[in-house]
Amino acid sequence: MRYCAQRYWWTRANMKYKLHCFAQSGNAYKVALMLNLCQADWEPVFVDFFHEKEHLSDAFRELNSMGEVPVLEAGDLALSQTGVILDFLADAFEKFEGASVPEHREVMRWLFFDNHKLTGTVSTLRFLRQFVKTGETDVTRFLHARAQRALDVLNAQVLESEFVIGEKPTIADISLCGYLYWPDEIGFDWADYPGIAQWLDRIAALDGWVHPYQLMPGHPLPEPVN
Ligand SMILES: N[C@@H](CCC(=O)N[C@@H](CS)C(=O)NCC(=O)O)C(=O)O
Repeated sequence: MRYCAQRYWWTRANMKYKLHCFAQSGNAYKVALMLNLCQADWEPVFVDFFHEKEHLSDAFRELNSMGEVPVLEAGDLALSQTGVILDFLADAFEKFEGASVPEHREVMRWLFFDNHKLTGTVSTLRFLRQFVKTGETDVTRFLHARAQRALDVLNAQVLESEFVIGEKPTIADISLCGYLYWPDEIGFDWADYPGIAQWLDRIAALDGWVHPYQLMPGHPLPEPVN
């Protein structure tokens, strides 16, 4: 039994991963960063999101019926939803998962907060400001105020400890930082959030950290997005 279990984990940690992604996707960055920090054997598969809208194609929907990037191919699995993928990889590599069941529960709590309140807001805000270039509208003002509240929560948390869950990084940090290395593109200044500024530096100091625009294909965009 023990041998089988070890072999099973060895296989997962040593398999070749394919990540369907593009450079501007902070969601894809969460997974790409995790793979890099785990020194996984992985390759990016470019999804032309902006011009071909490839994520809506039949071929892509075969991989993910939700039509969302990223998708991680791991053997015969095609995994989607970053929270699920990060949890899968933490388990496979036995890294960044939290040291106990209560810690893992806390990790999950922050993953849900990130998906709903932080990434859910800043990703849309950035899309409107940086790519669609709507200018300031009622929608951007609403999203900015929501993002501010989520960033305040995160800032307070990382002033208390080195990382989101205590003194060691977990997939909660990897998820929450997904869009935050683009402060100018989302429209925030980390000088107003000293906890976040220092926490992002701590993540960037981890072995294997690479900026999203260097880690995934598709930057810069060839032409403006309509
Ligand atoms: N909750 C999803 C969000 C994924 C997501 O929204 N991805 C964007 C690209 S960054 C996307 O594919 N959006 C397509 C759409 O909204 O139609 C996750 O965590 O994976």
